[in-house]
Amino acid sequence: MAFEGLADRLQNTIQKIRGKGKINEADVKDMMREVRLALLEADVNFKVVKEFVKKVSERAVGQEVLKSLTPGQQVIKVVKEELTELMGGEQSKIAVSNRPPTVIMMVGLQGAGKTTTTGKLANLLRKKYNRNPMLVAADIYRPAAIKQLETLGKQLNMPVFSLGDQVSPVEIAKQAIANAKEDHNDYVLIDTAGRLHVDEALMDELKEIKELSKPDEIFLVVDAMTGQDAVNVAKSFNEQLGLTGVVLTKLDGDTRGGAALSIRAVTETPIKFVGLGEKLDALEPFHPERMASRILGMGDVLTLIEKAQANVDEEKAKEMQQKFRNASFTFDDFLEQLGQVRSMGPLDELLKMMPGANKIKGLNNLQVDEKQINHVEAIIQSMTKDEKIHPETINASRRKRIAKGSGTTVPEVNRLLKQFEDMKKMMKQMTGGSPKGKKKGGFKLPFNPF
Ligand SMILES: Nc1nc2c(ncn2[C@@H]2O[C@H](COP(=O)(O)OP(=O)(O)O)[C@@H](O)[C@H]2O)c(=O)[nH]1
Ligand SMILES: [Mg+2]
Repeated sequence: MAFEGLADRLQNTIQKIRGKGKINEADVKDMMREVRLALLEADVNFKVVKEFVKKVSERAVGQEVLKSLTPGQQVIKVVKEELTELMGGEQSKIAVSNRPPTVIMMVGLQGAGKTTTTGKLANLLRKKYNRNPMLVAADIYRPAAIKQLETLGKQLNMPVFSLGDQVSPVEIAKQAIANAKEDHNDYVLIDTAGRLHVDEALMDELKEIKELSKPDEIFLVVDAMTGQDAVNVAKSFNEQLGLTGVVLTKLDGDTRGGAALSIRAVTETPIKFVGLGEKLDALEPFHPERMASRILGMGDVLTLIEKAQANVDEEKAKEMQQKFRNASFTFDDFLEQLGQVRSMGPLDELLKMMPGANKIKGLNNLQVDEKQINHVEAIIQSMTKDEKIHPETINASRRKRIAKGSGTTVPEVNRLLKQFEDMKKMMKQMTGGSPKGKKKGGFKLPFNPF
């Protein structure tokens, strides 16, 4: 995950100041020295660091006094606000043309992730925004690139417009747009060619495509792992083409986060999406404030909730809630919940979005023990139908049998049974206890049993 080192250092710094009832200029200075180092170490552009530190220092010293916060908390608030501002402040949304199709040009260096991101973006546009995109293969220099996009199109079951590699990219773009109009595709995503370095021939070709296709968006796709190089690439593409947005890929492998923190300030171009993996669903809209929260260890509860909502069937959730209320929640339901939590993504990634998560020892370095969850599933699967509904009937000899059947141990079985019992008690309290309980809508998230 991105920002690990930075998050750690900033959080340690913040920890020192958090509870302070009084803060003087020297405290702020000390803190800002550490913030500065943390940012530089994260490979944030040095001019950006300088500006950031200056702004925070000014505001932190001469700040407005809020009664509800301690001085330490107020400084943290300022850091968070400025961090958010640094990354663009508000979320920058994708354009929608009032004369469809909306045309988006994907540009960037070779290997940055243009083709993959074109597929991911199309997927997101359909899933999240209910759109009907068309993909355009305009990288004619590598025959494999056309194939790659066509494969993605097949996986997504979406149209890919291609004229092979003997027609100019400009002509391809032109015909693609005409085609999209006819077929009522409301978004056209043009996957263009990249080079190893920014070069004139490439820029000329991209400018020509731009002239002719009048794109609503020109997205630069850059590899976050290249750090300040990514920032320089963004700068020159922006000068030549006038970008409307940046998609930062491979943030899953970028532990420093320097590009994410500098790009907006250096190029004045907002980050619109971030790529977090190779799979087609590993693209997320970029939210500066949520990212700032994550960096400062305040968690990203909103993203967590959105993930949950995207994965949880509303009806099912209501049904579960009902079951909690009248205490008819069984181990079968528990298994189902477990499956839902799992479908949201790798558990360790989810846990990192919880507030204070990286204060949990080892979470940053260790994978959450998926094996343990497999054990839980195995134990439940080794119960009889009746035992799943009436766990109170599971006596000592049955526990032994279940442990054996699931390849686990009796203490593990005991622990699960105890947890399940406790959980049911808690559920009952939280949901008001009876079917007539007044509390409503207590459960937005699927229950996380861990
Ligand atoms: N881990 C990770 N890999 C990515 C991401 N985006 C793209 N890639 C990988 O980067 C490589 C190059 O991607 P590609 O789309 O072909 O780049 P292009 O040359 O710019 O079109 C491929 O192996 C992709 O799977 C991402 O967000 N995370
Ligand atoms: Mg490509």
